Amino acid sequence: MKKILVTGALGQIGSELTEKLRETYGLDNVIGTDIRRVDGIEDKGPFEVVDVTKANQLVEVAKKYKVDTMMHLAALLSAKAEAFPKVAWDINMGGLIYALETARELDLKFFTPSSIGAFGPTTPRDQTPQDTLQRPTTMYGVNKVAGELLCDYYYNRFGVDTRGVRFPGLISYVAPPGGGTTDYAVEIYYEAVKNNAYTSYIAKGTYMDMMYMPDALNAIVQLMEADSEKLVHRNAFNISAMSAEPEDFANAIQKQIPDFKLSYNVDPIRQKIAESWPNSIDSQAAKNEWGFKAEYDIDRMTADMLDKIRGK
Ligand code: AKB
Repeated sequence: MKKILVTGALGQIGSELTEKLRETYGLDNVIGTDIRRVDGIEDKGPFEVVDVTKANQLVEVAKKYKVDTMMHLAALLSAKAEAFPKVAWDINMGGLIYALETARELDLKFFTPSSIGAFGPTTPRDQTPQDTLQRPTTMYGVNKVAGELLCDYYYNRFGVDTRGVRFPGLISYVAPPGGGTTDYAVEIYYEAVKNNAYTSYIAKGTYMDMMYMPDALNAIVQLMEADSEKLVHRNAFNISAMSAEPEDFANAIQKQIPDFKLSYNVDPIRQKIAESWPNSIDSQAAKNEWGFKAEYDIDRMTADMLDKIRGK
């Protein structure tokens, strides 16, 4: 990777990934793109406004900067996609096919994330295997499974070097997530610092996989740098750092803020989505094929999250 184009560069993953890539590969070698711009964004490095659902916009920017790699992150998350299924299809699938076409035409290395949302209620719930039944019941899940298959197709049919992971809920203190089912695991930290209390929209006892953002960013770079010959799966590697439910976050927070209180006001829509996802996934294929390893468990992540939010 020498010159990298990132879509969704202002999003939860994109804003931190763009910064990390610029530190690693050089400021001018990472081109951020998003559907909107924010004041002063060009001061941090090259940036272009791109609507991924419009044919040609991506390919033109990729040609202009002569990129060799694309990291396609622009997408709607699960709860938003459930509220606006047609818009989700247009952005998540329309954007992906234009991004893959750009990679095919310009011979780019390609990364795009799938998600634990690619699994459904009939998938084995615990230690979900890498290769298993995938019949998701959400629009987001349908998009993610189709996206996994599409990336495999572009590799097998056209030789595009596509790679990807199934991300769990990602937790970070930099850019807020928007419209996800796992967002509660970010909100809980902000509310703990602000109010010593949080009301969870996800019910007690609902386990989902989670990961701290630094581990997620390392995983992306590591997978993209991995020897192509060693990759059996290429796309949609299961990766997770922890399987947790709201009480686990509360217990970890109480080690730092003893009077923290957790209560519940369950949102039936997001709860239904969460219940259709695994409790925990098996990351063994990612460990074997490219050495995936998460550094943060829930306690280490909690200490860092609270420190960083307090310092904001
Ligand atoms: C969401 O909740 O939609 C995302 C995801 C797990 O893909 N964080």
